[in-house]
Amino acid sequence: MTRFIRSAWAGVAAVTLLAALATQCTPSQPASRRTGGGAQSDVALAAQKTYVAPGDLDEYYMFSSGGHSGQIYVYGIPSMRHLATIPVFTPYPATGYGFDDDTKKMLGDLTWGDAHHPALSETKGDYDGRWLFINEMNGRLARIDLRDFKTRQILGPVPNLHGNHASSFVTPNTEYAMMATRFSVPVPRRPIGIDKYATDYKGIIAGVKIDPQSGNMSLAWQILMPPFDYDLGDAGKLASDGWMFFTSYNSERATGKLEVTASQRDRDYIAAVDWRAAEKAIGEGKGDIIDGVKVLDPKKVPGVVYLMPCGKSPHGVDVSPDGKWIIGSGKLQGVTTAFNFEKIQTAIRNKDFTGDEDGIPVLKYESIKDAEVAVGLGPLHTQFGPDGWAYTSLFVDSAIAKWKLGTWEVVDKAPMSYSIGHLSAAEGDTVSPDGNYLVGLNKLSHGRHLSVGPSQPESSQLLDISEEKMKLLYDAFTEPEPHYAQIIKADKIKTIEVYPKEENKHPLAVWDVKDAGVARNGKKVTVKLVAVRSTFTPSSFEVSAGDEVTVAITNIEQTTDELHGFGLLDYNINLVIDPGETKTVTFTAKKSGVFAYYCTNFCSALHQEMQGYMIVK
Ligand code: K7E
Ligand code: CUA
Repeated sequence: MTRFIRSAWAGVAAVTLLAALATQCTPSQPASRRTGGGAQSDVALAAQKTYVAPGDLDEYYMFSSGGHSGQIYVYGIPSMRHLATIPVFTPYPATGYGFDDDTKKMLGDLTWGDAHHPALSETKGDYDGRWLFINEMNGRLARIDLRDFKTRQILGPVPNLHGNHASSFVTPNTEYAMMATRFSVPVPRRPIGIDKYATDYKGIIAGVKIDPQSGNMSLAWQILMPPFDYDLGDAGKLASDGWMFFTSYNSERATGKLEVTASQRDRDYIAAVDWRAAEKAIGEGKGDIIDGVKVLDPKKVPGVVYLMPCGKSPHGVDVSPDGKWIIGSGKLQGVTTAFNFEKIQTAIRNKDFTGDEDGIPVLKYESIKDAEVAVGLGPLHTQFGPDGWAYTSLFVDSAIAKWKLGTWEVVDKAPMSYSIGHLSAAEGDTVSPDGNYLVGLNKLSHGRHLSVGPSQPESSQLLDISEEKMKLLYDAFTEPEPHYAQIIKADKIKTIEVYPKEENKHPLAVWDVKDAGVARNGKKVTVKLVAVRSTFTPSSFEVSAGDEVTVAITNIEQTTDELHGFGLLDYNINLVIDPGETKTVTFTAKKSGVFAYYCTNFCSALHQEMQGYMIVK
């Protein structure tokens, strides 16, 4: 833990300061409110545990989904400082994302996305710090490179699948990321009346292949499923390696007010997919091509998918670190069910089925479950610690339950403010969870922060889970809308500080001001610009109205943190170019006149002088 150097001095200072603050509270803000009900010594202890002194670094990164902001927020743990925003599905002027040619093309027509589940790449079931994947409801999946924290690929929208929620969970060696339909639709897509929902609408489960060297994602296969709403997923690991699990609700195949119509049956299902069998079947040509995708129909290809009955309207499904148990629960229940993977395999071998749904065998609940654990009301998601500890979020109880795999005893509960959804433990869904920290990602905050009007800031709560009892340490502001997050040891991520000149293969890169300038080819104009402290070369260029202009800017700095921006007024153009990077933007010079461009990113004492003019004749 060399990166986490905490000076003893700073710790003592924080304790003294916080103890002083706690005694100074005005009656309108009693100490109990500040401490979440704890005593002063607890406050001091919590302060010390979260205090990362100036110049010191956090122990973990947390990657938190930004929901319908379409972004990922990066936090340091235990400070809970917001370190960075990674724009993924939404333009972000701060980094120029969505303004240059490459990122604009990656976003396509969609400048909005609803991101839910980040998934760090894994090697042998442990986070390896290479890539981060995240799903989005408009049928897309993105890959972020953790060398530079930038979105490098967006796959989709993929055909057939609508509302990609049960995603992006990866398999233990990042062979696949998962995708599944939340909203069943006719497959192939065509307008069919809602009265035909139960028979003519279909769900889709998909495997996205990930190239082990480049991380490149490609859609490998889909499985045609009954029209349920597929909700969450997780990959099997160790004992259950080779399998994927997806929860689903609305096994009633109902439409209308699902709140009522989809809650008739006592049980819904978890779909268990043998992804190696799916891979094999596709290899043997058993898929039908629908809208360009190889789709397996379980009626024609048995042995690929099974249904496990589960408490009604389940949400999360989580595989234990050893892969032996699959934890899933109905979200209105007071218990969560631990399914035994070995028993699932035995039931499949013995054909211990109670029936089928569109040709998919339904396993017998009693034969595959090990325990119903009385965690409390509204269980949603489960994360893990070392030594068999499990932590389940309880939406209705607004709490986290700590319990033990195998003995099934519930040993502790921590209240959350308020209405927790997901939770994330340090490396808490790998084969070797760390314990130490747990973050509750709350859906509502009920006045945990200063009021800013009707939209109350959401909160994430950091808990210390290193001891027997969970302890609340910190409340952090969270951008809407929090869903899942993952926490990785900081030293697993190896970032670069500049893009090395030798690696810049951009065809329009210029590294010498002598090579900068304007080239014309008919109505197409290419402007090669060099940006270096504190000048653009050229500092002015001329084009004609109606020209298609490509401006390529190379930031030739090789110095850490020396970014330059390129803001072109009135043309809605805003790029940020990192040291060693080349970016292009292409536009039609529609408006004639004189337009200034300038560096938007503070770079030197003469940053203000870093400017130029585009003259459109
Ligand atoms: Cu993963 Cu918020 Cu999309 Cu649960 S969801 S709470
Ligand atoms: Cu370059 Cu500011």
